[in-house]
Amino acid sequence: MTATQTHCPYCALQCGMTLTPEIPRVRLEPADFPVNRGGLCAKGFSAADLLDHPDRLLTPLVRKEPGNRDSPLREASWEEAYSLIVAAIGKSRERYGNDSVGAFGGGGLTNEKAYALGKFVRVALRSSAIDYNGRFCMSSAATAANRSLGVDRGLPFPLADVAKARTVLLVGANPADAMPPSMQYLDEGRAAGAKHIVVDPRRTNTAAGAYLHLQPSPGTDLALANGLLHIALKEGLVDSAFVEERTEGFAGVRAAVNSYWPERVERITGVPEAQLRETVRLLATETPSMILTARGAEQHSNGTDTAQAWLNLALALGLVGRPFSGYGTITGQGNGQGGREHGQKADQLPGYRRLDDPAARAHVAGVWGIDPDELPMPGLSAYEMLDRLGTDGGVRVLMVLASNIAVSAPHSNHVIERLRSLDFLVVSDIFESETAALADVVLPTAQWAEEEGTMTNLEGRVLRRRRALPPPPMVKPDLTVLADLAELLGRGRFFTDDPRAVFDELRRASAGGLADYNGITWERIDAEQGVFWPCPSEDHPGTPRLFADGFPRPGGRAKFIRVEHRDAAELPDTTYPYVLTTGRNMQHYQSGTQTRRVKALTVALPEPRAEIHPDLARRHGIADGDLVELRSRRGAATLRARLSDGIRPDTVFAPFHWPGANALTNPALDPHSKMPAFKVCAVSIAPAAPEGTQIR
Ligand SMILES: Nc1nc2c(c(=O)[nH]1)N[C@H]1C(S)=C(S)[C@@H](COP(=O)(O)OP(=O)(O)OC[C@H]3O[C@@H](n4cnc5c(=O)[nH]c(N)nc54)[C@H](O)[C@@H]3O)O[C@H]1N2
Ligand SMILES: Nc1nc2c(c(=O)[nH]1)N[C@H]1C(S)=C(S)[C@@H](COP(=O)(O)OP(=O)(O)OC[C@H]3O[C@@H](n4cnc5c(=O)[nH]c(N)nc54)[C@H](O)[C@@H]3O)O[C@H]1N2
Ligand code: SF4
Ligand SMILES: [Mo]
Repeated sequence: MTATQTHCPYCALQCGMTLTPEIPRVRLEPADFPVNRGGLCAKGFSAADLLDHPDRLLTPLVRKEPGNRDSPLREASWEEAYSLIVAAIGKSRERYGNDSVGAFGGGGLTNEKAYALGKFVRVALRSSAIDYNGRFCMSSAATAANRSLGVDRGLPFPLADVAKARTVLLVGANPADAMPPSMQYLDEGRAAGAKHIVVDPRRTNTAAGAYLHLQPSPGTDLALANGLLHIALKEGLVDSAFVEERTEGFAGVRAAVNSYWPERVERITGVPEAQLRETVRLLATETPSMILTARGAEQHSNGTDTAQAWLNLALALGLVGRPFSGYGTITGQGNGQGGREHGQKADQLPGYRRLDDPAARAHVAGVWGIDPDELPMPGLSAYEMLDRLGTDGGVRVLMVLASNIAVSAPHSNHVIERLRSLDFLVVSDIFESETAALADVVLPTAQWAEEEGTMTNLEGRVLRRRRALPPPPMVKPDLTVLADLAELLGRGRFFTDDPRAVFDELRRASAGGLADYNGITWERIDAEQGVFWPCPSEDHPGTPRLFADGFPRPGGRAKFIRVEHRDAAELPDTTYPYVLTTGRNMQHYQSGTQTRRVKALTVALPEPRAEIHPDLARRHGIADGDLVELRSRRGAATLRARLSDGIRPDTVFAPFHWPGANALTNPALDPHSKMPAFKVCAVSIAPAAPEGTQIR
């Protein structure tokens, strides 16, 4: 029995695990990897249940009546599925041009698949229409880091550094539920006397264990951060030497925060002045200290500016680039980091290069063996693309790999209507997700334990996903599908489905870019338990910590950017008097395609629960466990109520792991990153008839 060391299929922690072949299929055990150190959460522990799940897609599916997506799906051969796809692509390109065919990718794809998908769209389809679900995840924080620090690597230090910080401020982050094994580092720090401060409208499991819990109204974090910087300036806590020597642009920020006096910030956010003062004093004096943001701070129509406000604070206090200190954003999806580096973003080429940069185009075109002029220019961001599906100038034939947008995109009723209006939809998945159920052709894909590839975790550590067993006989990995389709489109010579060959090509394509993987090899990953990018050559040690010597910006300085509070795109009014915010439960993952099929997890949490304060519930005659109808300007959803005095009385929380939450959410986009406002919309609440969870 040979054991295979690999990593969890779910989140960006990428916990190490060991798979050993065993009847009926495989035994899964936690591994002593530097990130999880023997820990796994309930999702990771039960991940192998999906390998031989009875719902697993085992053959391609096509419609019984071609062209009629209301007719049932039936099993088909790969030849038949491919010929339908290629015919649809050909027809659309002929009638509407190359940009009428596009793809939507995912941050769960390996580096190789994300890279191959970006290349497939640009080289095989010759289209600009590609983006991915990372746009919905942390694109705002990535945009802020790029413009301010010159590079976006979620954590610019190893996760273990968190244990060494004396103060940690977690803004809109709930790692106790989202990444339970990461809590060992916070616990270790606390045991050594560290103080943790959590900023969250709910008293989450993370907040419950913290020294201080700030409970702002959703969507007001920017004012909070500016208010903290205002106090830091007034109390002489700013690190002037750091600001002077290592940054630029502070004068504008100083002028901006001048008007964020504590009483005003308390009025906007609801956070008492005493808590504001204590927070900033701890950050400035109980050092080393860190500011970490996650989706609660970032998924807003002002998400980039909000992340920037926290970055401004970290820079002003001189935290960035010092040991066990700094600013980081906690990456979410399994390959959320690598997935945003290698070209499945609308504006991007591998190595975190810009598609509109002539030097980048020349380099990547050289590696790909094409003329740079053949490369399209940047296309539309995720929601903008989805919003225009099936319209004049929009995408008419869409391929979706590794995302369940019918559940996870904002304003989902509209997105579903747009998906239905497509001429042709192809979905590659492990299961018949809600998005796959709308497709003309569904392609069955290999799972994590059945394929080789690399993943880049939340620390920027490049890891190997290793194959423990073969996929079922009729199931093809995404790399094979892309290479096969490229061949049928006459561009096969540019593609291979060998993961190692794709990785080696990715290394060359990334060489000299910000996310430089050139020196990373499978052998080094094996020997060093992962390698941190940038790693420009095989004799380079990799870069666990960024910014010690400078910032990859002109002049080497980090840049302050002036940002101002703006109200959320939608505020409560008399018809929709409460704020809905959305997020995660510990037991389920994302749109739920995978975890809603794991028995242990559905027993632990069978259905979505709307968290409501008892005072708010009482006002509407709602008891714990009652069905309630939430309604927004865009739709309605019926969920069971969970009363909790840990949430603000003006705020309701709903998880998005089931269809429902996104029927309500607002697709207002952040202008800089195109991040939707998942964390704030206005809703009404009323008791519902007891007929089960429904969406309308
Ligand atoms: N169990 C589980 N774990 C996961 C995932 C999963 O689906 N399930 N997904 C993975 C992925 S892709 C991601 S991106 C990460 C996400 O990890 P997190 O960002 O930690 O998760 P969320 O629940 O989306 O949001 C965190 C918190 O933000 C709070 N919040 C809401 N609005 C605001 C606000 O305006 N301001 C502030 N300060 N806080 C606010 C919410 O109450 C919530 O507790 O988790 C990863 N891990
Ligand atoms: N309301 C609200 N909505 C949100 C959020 C929120 O906080 N609130 N968070 C947003 C965030 S942070 C994220 S990351 C998105 C995530 O939302 P989605 O993009 O929908 O993410 P998943 O549910 O992980 O979807 C991945 C799909 O791909 C399949 N899959 C897994 N691995 C592979 C593979 O290798 N190949 C292929 N072809 N398929 C695979 C899975 O079975 C699953 O159906 O949701 C966003 N939506
Ligand atoms: S924390 Fe994330 S990577 Fe670790 S076991 Fe859980 S889901 Fe998997
Ligand atoms: Mo995410």
